[in-house]
Amino acid sequence: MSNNADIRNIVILTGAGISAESGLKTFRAEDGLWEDHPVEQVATPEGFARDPALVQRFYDERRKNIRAAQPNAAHEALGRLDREFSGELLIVTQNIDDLHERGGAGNVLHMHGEGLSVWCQGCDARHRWEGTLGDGPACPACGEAAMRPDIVWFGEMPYEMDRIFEALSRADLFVSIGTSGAVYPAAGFVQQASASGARALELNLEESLGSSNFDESRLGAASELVPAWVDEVLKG
Ligand code: BJW
Repeated sequence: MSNNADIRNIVILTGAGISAESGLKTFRAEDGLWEDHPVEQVATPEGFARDPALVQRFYDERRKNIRAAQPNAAHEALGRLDREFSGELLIVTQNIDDLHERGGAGNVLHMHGEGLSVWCQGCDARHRWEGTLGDGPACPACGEAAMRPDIVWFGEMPYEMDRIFEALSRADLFVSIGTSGAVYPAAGFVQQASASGARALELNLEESLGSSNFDESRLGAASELVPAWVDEVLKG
């Protein structure tokens, strides 16, 4: 991007690729999460209704992996951008890990939920949760054993859509990092931002399904591309 000095308002969308170098599997790679666990089994409300124990085990394992993972250079670079950029910055992540926050970013929306949060179907309370759900623990608020992962599955409404659409409508730069562009509504954000006049930049290991919608695509590992891009923006 040639005109970094003019950028006042950035919206960043991240996906599983930004956490891949922290050891967390992506979804659609050959050895990805969907390889052993078909999406309709573990990422739909119907799959959960059919076999809750299997889904709880899947997310119990994910929770354990999230806690063991550490932020990588890409998360840390975005943390630095959050601290040092003088304009507005919003990070919208599809990821359920907390690596953006642990990498130092403050303004983060988890549109597909959070791995370390659980949602009680009995009383609607949400709780931070680092342990397991497979053993049917009681909700700390109502005592019922009715807690599910606080995750947005297919067919469910992602979180914070109003705030996201509002931010996209004001952005002058939209940056997509480490996402395949296979899942909506996130895959459509680039078109919404562009229609409102934002430039669009993609940073991804390989071409995504939506690459042709971006003004510029840079291909490579997030741990290299993101720090280099953050340096460019902060230099103006
Ligand atoms: C690297 C790298 C490295 C690797 N460096 N890069 C319009 C058309 C058709 C269908 C629909 C539509 N609108 C809605 C739908 C239905 C559906 C949908 O999208 N279906 C598709 C299959 C077509 N969407 C929904 O149901 C959503 N809800 C909804 O739409 O509600 C109604 C609504 C309407 C209008 C407005 C608003 C709402 C809900 C979607 C829920 C998605 N949930 C999941 C699972 C939960 C989270 C979890 O368990 O962790 O979220 S699915 C899964 O995919 C997960 C991810 O967040 C999401 C995206 O995946 P992501 O992050 O892109 O990962 P990958 O693996 O696909 O890609 C990784 C990329 O990284 C690759 O490109 C690699 O190359 C790259 N990479 N290493 C840089 N080191």
